[in-house]
Amino acid sequence: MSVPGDERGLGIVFQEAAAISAGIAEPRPILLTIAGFDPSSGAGASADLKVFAAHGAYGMACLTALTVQSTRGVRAVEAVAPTTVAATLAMLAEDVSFAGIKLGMLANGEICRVVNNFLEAQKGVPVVLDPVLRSSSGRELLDLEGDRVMRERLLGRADWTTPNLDEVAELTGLRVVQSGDVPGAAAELRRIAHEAGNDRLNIVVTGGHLDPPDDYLLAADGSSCWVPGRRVETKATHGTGCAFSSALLCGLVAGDRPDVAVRRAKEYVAAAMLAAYPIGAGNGPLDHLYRLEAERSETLRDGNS
Ligand code: PXL
Repeated sequence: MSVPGDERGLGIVFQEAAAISAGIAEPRPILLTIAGFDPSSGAGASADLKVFAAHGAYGMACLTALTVQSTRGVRAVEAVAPTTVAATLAMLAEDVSFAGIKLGMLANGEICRVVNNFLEAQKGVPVVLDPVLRSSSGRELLDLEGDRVMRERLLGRADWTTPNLDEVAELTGLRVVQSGDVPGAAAELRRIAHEAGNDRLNIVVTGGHLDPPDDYLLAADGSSCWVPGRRVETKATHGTGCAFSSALLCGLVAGDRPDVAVRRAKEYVAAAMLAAYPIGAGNGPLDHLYRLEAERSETLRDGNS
């Protein structure tokens, strides 16, 4: 295996690192993911950290649960103690300021409440809520109480939420199976957020299971549009929702307009699916770092010329 940079010799790599540390590089936004751990790193916090890195941000993570899983599915879930989640969040926040926060798997009601309390002290920091309820293999990733706290509290605080069809159906109690069902479900989710005191929520219903796989954006100002997607034939579909919501946060923090941020996040996920290489026997991960591959090939090409 060769490491990027090897072919140019370590001297050059160290020179580059020294130039960066001398202050030539721009400061990076610090993003926080509050999410579960998937040891196969296709989904969850470790996947989010790759997405943040791929977008030039520095990622931090507060774990809410350990899952026992591979690309073949989730076998078990063990939630982190809510006091540990609270202590982790407090310690990080004493040390740094976050440019944005992404919420993924929150496991249970108590952790949802801890996260909600933490967010109360994070006024003005953009929050993207990926309402992770269940794994694609059907395992519950948020308990019933968590479901309630998410609807009554977290939807009241988030700036964005990115449910897929099943998630928007579960959150609203509506049937959502085809594209015609989506605008009504998004409007109902908006009403639920209003009831929780939030009139700033932007909603993207991700349509990876629709044909064509278009997303529906209902923006905070009430405007709406479909964002077209392209079907990618691949087994690398594990963690697409996590990657989308993290990439969306990166775009928003970089100052993208809402519709542009959605389009770019969707393009990033499609490209990472296209670039994926086979990992495991089940649904494999995306190549979150595909841009690094492109850079590496360029370096190889330059080195050879
Ligand atoms: O893809 C949703 C998801 C999010 N976070 C964790 C997961 C999963 C799905 O399995 O394990 C930790």
